[in-house]
Amino acid sequence: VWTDFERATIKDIFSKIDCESVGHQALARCLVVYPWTQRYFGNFGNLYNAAAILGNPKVAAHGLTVVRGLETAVKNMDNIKATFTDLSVLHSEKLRVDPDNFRLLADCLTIVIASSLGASFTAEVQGALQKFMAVVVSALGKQYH
Ligand code: ZNH
Repeated sequence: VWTDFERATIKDIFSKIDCESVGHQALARCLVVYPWTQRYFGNFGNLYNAAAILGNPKVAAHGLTVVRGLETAVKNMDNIKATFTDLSVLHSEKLRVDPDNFRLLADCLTIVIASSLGASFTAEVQGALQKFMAVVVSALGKQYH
């Protein structure tokens, strides 16, 4: 259940951020900070070091795909679990992504959004975003068994 403040804040964040840049930077950070996440992107080519990861156009493109996925969740805030059922099945059964990694990418997204919003990223705004990310992470992990 979302408060009016949380709803308004989440919508506001996603209307303000540059989705392409946030997605690119967050996925690149995840691949640098948690290098074992690179194993899922074997077809992405050069992920040799931080500069190569940031300069890899497939990382940029996939980062945007992830943020577009989050935007779908924003549009369906009361129904995130159902909205992500297929995506959860995909990550579990086809991609076989360890669900612990969802939390790690969510943290990288939070950090990049924080630095992009600057002073307007108050503690209350962080609280709303963390709650949203926790619901997304839980929804993505739902179809694992
Ligand atoms: Zn993921 C894919 C989202 C996390 C890995 N993804 C994907 C997509 C989306 C997403 C939307 C597309 C799908 C289709 O196509 O249908 N993710 C997402 C989100 C998140 C995620 C929202 C959180 C936040 N992922 C993740 C992680 C990982 C991953 C953490 C690892 C580490 N994904 C992935 C892969 C893929 C995907 C590998 C596939 C790619 C390609 O293109 O191949």
